[in-house]
Amino acid sequence: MPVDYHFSFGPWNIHEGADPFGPTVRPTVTFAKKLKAYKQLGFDGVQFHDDDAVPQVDSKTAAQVRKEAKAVRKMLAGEGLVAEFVAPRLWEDPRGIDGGYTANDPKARRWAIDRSKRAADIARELGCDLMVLWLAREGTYIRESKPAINAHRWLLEAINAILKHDPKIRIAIEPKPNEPMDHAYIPTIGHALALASRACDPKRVGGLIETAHAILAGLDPSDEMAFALSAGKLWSVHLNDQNGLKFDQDKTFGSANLRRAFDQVWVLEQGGYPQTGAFVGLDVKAMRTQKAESATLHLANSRRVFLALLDKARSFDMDLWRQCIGDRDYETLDLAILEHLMGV
Ligand code: XUL
Ligand code: MN
Repeated sequence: MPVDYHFSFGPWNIHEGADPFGPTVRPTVTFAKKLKAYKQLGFDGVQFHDDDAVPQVDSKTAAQVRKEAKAVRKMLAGEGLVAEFVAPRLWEDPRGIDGGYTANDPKARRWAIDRSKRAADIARELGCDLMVLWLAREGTYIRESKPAINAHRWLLEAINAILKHDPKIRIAIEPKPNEPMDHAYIPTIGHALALASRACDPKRVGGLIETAHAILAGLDPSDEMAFALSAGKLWSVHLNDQNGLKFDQDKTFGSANLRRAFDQVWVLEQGGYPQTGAFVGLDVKAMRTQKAESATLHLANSRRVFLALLDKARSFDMDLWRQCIGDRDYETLDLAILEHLMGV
């Protein structure tokens, strides 16, 4: 019997609809209400930024932070949910204006590491051992504005400091090539795993691959996942979709390119992803036009598309696949995949 997948998303995936050109269009949904929605939508795992779990985390003592995180764990348990990961949100604080770990200001770099240690404390209290680093402002608007060689060394120092702070924590780097920066450091999973290999404890550093981010880097998300899977380093995914090289769209999984979505499900299946126990995260956003009462459909729909494509991946005629590969007849394989997806 194939192992089942389990699904997660973050509270930010139910949002008010603001974009860079317009204000919010939907009322705020409270954290408690969002938690209630998880199971109804078919999800078991909650992804957190540190301040999703403990608001104003910087203004609280370490003891207070741990106490509040403990209370959140109780709330999760009450809903039958578990925490998947905690990500330090360094990109909204004024101290992180020029990046955290790679800021030119050493005080900002120290703050970023301290805050990340607090995020690790929160993860521990929430009962999870995974930290995600999306390196939002760790990059530049103009190349000359940071000493890039040092900046990469500072990134490694920050990762080592977090690993040393918590001997159990694992770090999954979520690469993204741009936005908000013109160019971000560590734009691909190749960069992430190269950095991981140089960490003080390489086996505790891996990756999270987001569909849209790989596409923005001009790469195929399923091959990026395959690269991480081949090293046993795919510790989470952010499935969504992206219609070409534009702003990070976080569209419903499969909504721009169904075959590309199929390929991601296929590679997760072939890589034994569910057996690793990792979650399938859906980092999707509702369209701004969506009315408040149906602004969670993008989550349920993404999961539904994933499961439909899983069915397609599991029901594809693998004898035909072997025959096509053996004959080097990729034209026949191409049509077989298309017809399988079209149901003809
Ligand atoms: C940014 C992004 C974030 C991270 C979590 O593009 O994907 O949602 O996944 O902070
Ligand atoms: Mn993401």
